[in-house]
Amino acid sequence: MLTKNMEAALNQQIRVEAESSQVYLSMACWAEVKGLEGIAQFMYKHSDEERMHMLKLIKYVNERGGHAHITDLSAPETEFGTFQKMFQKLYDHEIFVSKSINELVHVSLEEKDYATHNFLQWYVAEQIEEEALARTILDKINLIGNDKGGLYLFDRDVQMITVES
Ligand code: OFO
Repeated sequence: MLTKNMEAALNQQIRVEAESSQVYLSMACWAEVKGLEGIAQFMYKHSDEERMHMLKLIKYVNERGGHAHITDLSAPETEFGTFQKMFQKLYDHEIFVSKSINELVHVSLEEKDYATHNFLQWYVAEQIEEEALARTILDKINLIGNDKGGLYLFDRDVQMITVES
């Protein structure tokens, strides 16, 4: 059985994951209308992964005697300037999510909820992968610089990159 504090903190994370999904969906749309098909596919997939992160939390909360709340969400940005800036935003967003997961782990220890602590380790590992992936992509983008041929290859290859989840 979840404590009220734990339930509230998990519900907050459900919202964070839902908003993450919307952020990447918005990035997918931006890339798609710019003709960056590979980047768009990458972002659509990433958006689906965030929805899966959200659903995993929802199921957990409901199974442990809590009630997962589906709330309204903040609207994501719709313009991202350049694809370089967009991937920087993705990286910054994942850092924000990692902090949020760390806070959640902290609450689970305060509440002495070791089942939830154990459950959250999946998210801790996932964030290590997501941050590493975002950094790898930023490194590739730096290598390309303003080279058009490089962008063409990046757009073609980035859709093959996924986080195992
Ligand atoms: Fe991108 O890992 Fe969930 O939010």
